[in-house]
Amino acid sequence: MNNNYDLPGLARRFLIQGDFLDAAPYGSGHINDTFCARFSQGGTVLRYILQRINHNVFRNPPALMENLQRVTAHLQDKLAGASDVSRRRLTLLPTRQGAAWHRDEAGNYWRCYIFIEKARSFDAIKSPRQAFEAAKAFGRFQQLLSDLPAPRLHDTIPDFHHTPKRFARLEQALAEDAFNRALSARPEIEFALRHKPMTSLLLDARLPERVTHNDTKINNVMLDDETGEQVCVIDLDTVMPGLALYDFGDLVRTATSPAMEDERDLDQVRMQFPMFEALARGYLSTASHFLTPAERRHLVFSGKLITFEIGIRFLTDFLAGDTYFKVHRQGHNLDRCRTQFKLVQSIEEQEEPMNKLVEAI
Ligand code: ADP
Ligand code: GN1
Ligand code: MG
Repeated sequence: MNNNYDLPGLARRFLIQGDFLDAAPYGSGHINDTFCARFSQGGTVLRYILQRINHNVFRNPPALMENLQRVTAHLQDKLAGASDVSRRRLTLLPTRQGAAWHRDEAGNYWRCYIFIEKARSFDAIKSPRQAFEAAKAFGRFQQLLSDLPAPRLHDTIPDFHHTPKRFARLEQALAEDAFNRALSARPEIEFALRHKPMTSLLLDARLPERVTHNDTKINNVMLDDETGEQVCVIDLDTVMPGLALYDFGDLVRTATSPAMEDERDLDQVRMQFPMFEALARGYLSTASHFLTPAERRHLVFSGKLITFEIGIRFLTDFLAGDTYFKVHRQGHNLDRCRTQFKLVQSIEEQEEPMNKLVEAI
């Protein structure tokens, strides 16, 4: 991450009372540059999230911020009166001029959120309870946004979960092999090519379009430090029209394996049935009344597909020279691809009992 930003100056652009103390990189997201800024307000230290939007990934930040303002305002309305409401949805802090974001001299877009205290997000799942809570949070998130007034939200990244188009991009990167890396990824490329036929199955199922989160990895939900209950869904940049199953699928991808996404010991990577059961029960506890039978039937498949999809995105980025996801070591994207494909395999081995379980809930 470029740390040469004038963080004190940037933080002061936003409507924050008190004296700036410090700001430091925060979290482990792959896309934006996130900082935690601390201010002293009459002796009390308060924290804020200051974030640079990655405009190489999100090509139209004003449209993204318009989505974000509509979504956070709607959540605020829907949650009015709920207990502990200020921690239950993201709150944008405006700039001193009243805008939702600040554009710096270099053309970067910055925004600021109130820090959600006494809660945290996890990079890897630790217990079925956490899986249940995370899935419940995302089901509830979809439910709360099901009556978002028109117009349709902007597509902040067009075709974000269009798996066949993702596959076409992999084929292109493979044909170009601009960094001569294909040789070192032979087994992964073969795995990807073998699985091509499944890429269109979810789109072919003609499922209803909804407002969905689209990036429901486990570290995009915050759980309460004391009770372990779900508190807030975060990282709303990809909230846009999508399929409910993109969200459930990404939960299966990130919350059923005990290993980190970039684990090199593939023996650690596996689909743990009790975690899947907790996810299915948690998600259905908030989403079952709006899901159609066809959506329910594809729950397990969505886990396999989204895991495969993110796997081919990591592989594509590896072949194309690591320009999209932040990398911290050589071969990082290939390591990530390997964990995804291992997980796909593990899901395939357990698909039948997984489907039986969903039918029984
Ligand atoms: P990215 O798109 O790069 O993943 P996120 O919006 O997910 O960025 O933020 C990165 C991390 O910062 C999150 O995983 C979470 O730990 C932390 N974070 C983000 N927003 C907040 C918030 N409002 N309060 C507390 N922590 C937050
Ligand atoms: C990115 O922003 P973050 O780290 O929550 C990516 C997701 C991937 C994920 C893989 C906008 O999510 O699509 O599934 O990495 N976000 C974007 O870990 O591309
Ligand atoms: Mg994130």
